[in-house]
Amino acid sequence: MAVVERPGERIAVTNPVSGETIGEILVMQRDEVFATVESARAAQPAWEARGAWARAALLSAWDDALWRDQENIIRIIRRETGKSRGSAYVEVAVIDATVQYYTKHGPHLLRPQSRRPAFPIRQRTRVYYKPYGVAGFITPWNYPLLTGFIDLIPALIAGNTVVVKPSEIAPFTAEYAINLMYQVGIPRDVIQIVTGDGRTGEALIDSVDFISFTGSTATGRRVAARAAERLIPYSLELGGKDPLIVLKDADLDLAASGALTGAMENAGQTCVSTERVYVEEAVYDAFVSRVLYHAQQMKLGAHDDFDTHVSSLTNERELRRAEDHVRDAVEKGARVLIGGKPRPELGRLFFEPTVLVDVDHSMKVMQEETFGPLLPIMRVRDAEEAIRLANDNEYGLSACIYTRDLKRGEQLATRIDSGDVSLNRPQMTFGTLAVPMGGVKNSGVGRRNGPEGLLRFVKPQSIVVDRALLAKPALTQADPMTRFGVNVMRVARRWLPFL
Ligand code: TXE
Repeated sequence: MAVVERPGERIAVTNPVSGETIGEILVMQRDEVFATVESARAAQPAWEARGAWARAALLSAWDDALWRDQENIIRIIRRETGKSRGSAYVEVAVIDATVQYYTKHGPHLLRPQSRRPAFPIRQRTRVYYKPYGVAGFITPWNYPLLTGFIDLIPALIAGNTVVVKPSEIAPFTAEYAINLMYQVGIPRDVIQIVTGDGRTGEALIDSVDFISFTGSTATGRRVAARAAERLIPYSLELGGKDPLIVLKDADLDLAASGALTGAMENAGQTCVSTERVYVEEAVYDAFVSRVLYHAQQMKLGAHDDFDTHVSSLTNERELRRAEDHVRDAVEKGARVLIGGKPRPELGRLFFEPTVLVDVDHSMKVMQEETFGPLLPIMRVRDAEEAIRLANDNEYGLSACIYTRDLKRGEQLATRIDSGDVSLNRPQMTFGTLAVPMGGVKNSGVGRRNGPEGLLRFVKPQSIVVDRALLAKPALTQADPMTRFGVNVMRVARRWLPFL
């Protein structure tokens, strides 16, 4: 990194598997962050003036470069997170889908929209979508490419310039991907990186015009309070404790393998990780035995192939929390069906894919975000109890239901208090770019993806044009002509709903 040549406080970045230091970042000070944001602000009008199609074309070129370069990017992601090849590939695939969606639909969504005027014929109204200016992004370490870029792509298409503060734990992926942006012709001041920790993040909130944050709920609260001081808009994608419900008519093999995939993707360090499973009594034993069968097939290690299902955790904190949640559950009566221990001989932060049964809601593993490779399974009387327990949590990010009765499944889904629900496959809103994704309750504010994910980065401006037809000078809003018009429209709108 160029910045490490400069004097100042540094943070070392570690390869979680080997434990070796792979580089260091500078903790950028407040004045440097402010100067970076100022240069982004100066570059914004020219970026906006290019038009949405030209911006989309540049992002498409970046996406092609990223796709061609995926071996390198996967290597960089894995080096700083320790994740499996499969999980790193998911990051590239989702970013590709994001760019494809927004480069195709973004320019259409940004076109000025005609809306219903107060007085038809005489007036015309349009809503223009204008970028905020400089959008800041504070991003986490679990998916340094995916969560690092999924939000900033629509921000750029909308005409904002961007400053990103990647997590100090995994900062090099963002740096590499941004360099690829420069190589395809995106101007340097249009997207910039600031390195550092929470202090750098705070300076970014204090200087940008919009802040997007992905990370823990505790930090998200602090980000929101700081943004509120400046009255700048924000969006927050925070933690989750996603439930998965298995109904008695489900395909149990599909449900068992799906629950494991949902829980073990990126060793459980996923915001939409399957963190608790509720199974109808009638199929509980059969489901648990299918889970055991599939869990025995899971491969753990740091191998460079797509057949390794679970790799290293990224931080020691995640390892300690997984241990603590297993210990707490066992003390309160749970049984470890498989796994349950760290595997130091594979690497310092490996933890076995773990399935817990006989769990209940008194246990941390059913209440708090684990962010590790744990799958607790709980027996429930029926679908009603499953829905009640699914909603009995402070989080509401994503959820999943397994059933063959798709109509009933969809009806039950609407009763879960979460930003999204998928049927018969977990985590499906990631990669389904047309639908909004985000949390309710302590899981966040705002939505990424879909039209909502783009329009959060613009400030709508309404323009009302009065053609002044038959208008006479008046010194009050309630002049005779207006009163006549109000009466006419009152009756007309009752009988002509299109007006
Ligand atoms: O997150 P933080 P951490 C959960 C997961 C994990 C826990 C903590 O449970 O164990 O959060 O992870 C920056 N003002 N998730 O410590 O602290 C920080 O530098 C402004 C869920 O990594 O939230 C980093 O860039 N910024 C999650 C980013 O915020 C601040 C993904 C995230 O850090 C700041 C990751 C401050 N005061 C963890 N303090 C998900 N939703 O997927 C820190 N930062």
